[in-house]
Amino acid sequence: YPKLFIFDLDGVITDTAEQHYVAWKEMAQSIGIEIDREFNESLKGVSRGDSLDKILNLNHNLHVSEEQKTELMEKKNEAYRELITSIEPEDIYPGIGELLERLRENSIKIALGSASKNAPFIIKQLQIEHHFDYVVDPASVENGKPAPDIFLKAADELDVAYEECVGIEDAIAGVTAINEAGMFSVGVGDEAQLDHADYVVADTAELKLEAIIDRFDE
Ligand code: B16
Ligand code: MG
Repeated sequence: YPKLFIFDLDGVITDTAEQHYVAWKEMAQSIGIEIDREFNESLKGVSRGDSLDKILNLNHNLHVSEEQKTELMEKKNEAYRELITSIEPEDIYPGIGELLERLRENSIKIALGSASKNAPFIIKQLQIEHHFDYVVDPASVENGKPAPDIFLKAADELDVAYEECVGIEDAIAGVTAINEAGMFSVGVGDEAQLDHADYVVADTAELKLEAIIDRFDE
């Protein structure tokens, strides 16, 4: 029986992928690089620094110093922060509020394992911060997803064995991170893309506690 559920944020609890995309696109354009939605898929779940590297890799003729990289990341984050100021409880994906409540009722702990440094602000805006026993600060771990560090940190802090944890992710890199952590992975999205997950649902509305526990106990 699981003791801890670790949630990803962007793509699982709410959809901030669009705002990330708009902000990265604007930043990329400022240095003459065009990105599209398909490319944006490869940025999902990936940290700010690694995302910038992926964008810069699209033009090997550009030489960007570490200082300029920091500036570019700040610029992107400012634009992103501007875009997320209006996030509200109505933006929570279907089924998530119910799942959080069911977990509480069953005394299962809840953690947030997002790669986003803006996660504390977002869960506050969504008015769900009181549900979380622990929120991982991605700056406190060495490696981002697909490395398992963020998920391991949540379990360590709450003193739960890795095999008693469930991780929920929408990104390919995120599911890999959960598996690497030795936890039960639940993928939300396209079954073909997330076929490395232990259990996949197409939509957050299908995230039912009983179904997840049944699979977990198998
Ligand atoms: P920030 P998640 C990830 O959130 C996003 O999917 C990814 O697009 C973003 O670059 C990353 O957080 C870092 O976000 O720039 O706000 O620190 O899916 O791990 O909840
Ligand atoms: Mg995600």
